[in-house]
Amino acid sequence: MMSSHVFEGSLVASSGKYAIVAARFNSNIVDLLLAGALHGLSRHGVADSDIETFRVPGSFEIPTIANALVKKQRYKAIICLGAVIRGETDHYDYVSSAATNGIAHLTKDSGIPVIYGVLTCDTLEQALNRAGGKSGNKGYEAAVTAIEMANLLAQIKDLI
Ligand code: INI
Repeated sequence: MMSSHVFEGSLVASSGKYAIVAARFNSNIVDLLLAGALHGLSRHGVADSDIETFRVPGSFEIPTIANALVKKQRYKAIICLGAVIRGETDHYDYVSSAATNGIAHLTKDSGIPVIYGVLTCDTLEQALNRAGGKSGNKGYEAAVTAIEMANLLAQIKDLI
């Protein structure tokens, strides 16, 4: 019997540049996500010279810069990192949904993976758990997801 063909992106990076867009707001958390993302890219074969990081004031600003980077057609994927913590803001819902919807819109329409590495948490403790604590490092996971998705999209582009 013929077996079906399953397409999956490899976790080993091929050559090409990766961009990271990282918020400075809650930088105690985001810097841990950024370190995780850099580690993840490096462990999966991306050269340091192929990583370009852009810092923005807060998560609300991430889609603006990610959109500008998409248009450059310079990157295999864009990794977005931020931390929105409910306890610290009245406009948690607005900031988190603007970042989430902006990134979701870009990743669907841009043709390259725009990876969602924005934590939306109720407390600082929850954010710390996801930034290298007991729930792992979501920045590292975002980096590996970027590589997998870039490789899967490359396979689809090569289909005839
Ligand atoms: N930005 C964040 O990334 N996380 C937050 O928790 C946050 N809070 O708490 O307000 C936050 N606000 C700033 C926002 O992203 C914009 O930088 C600001 O509103 C200017 O547009």
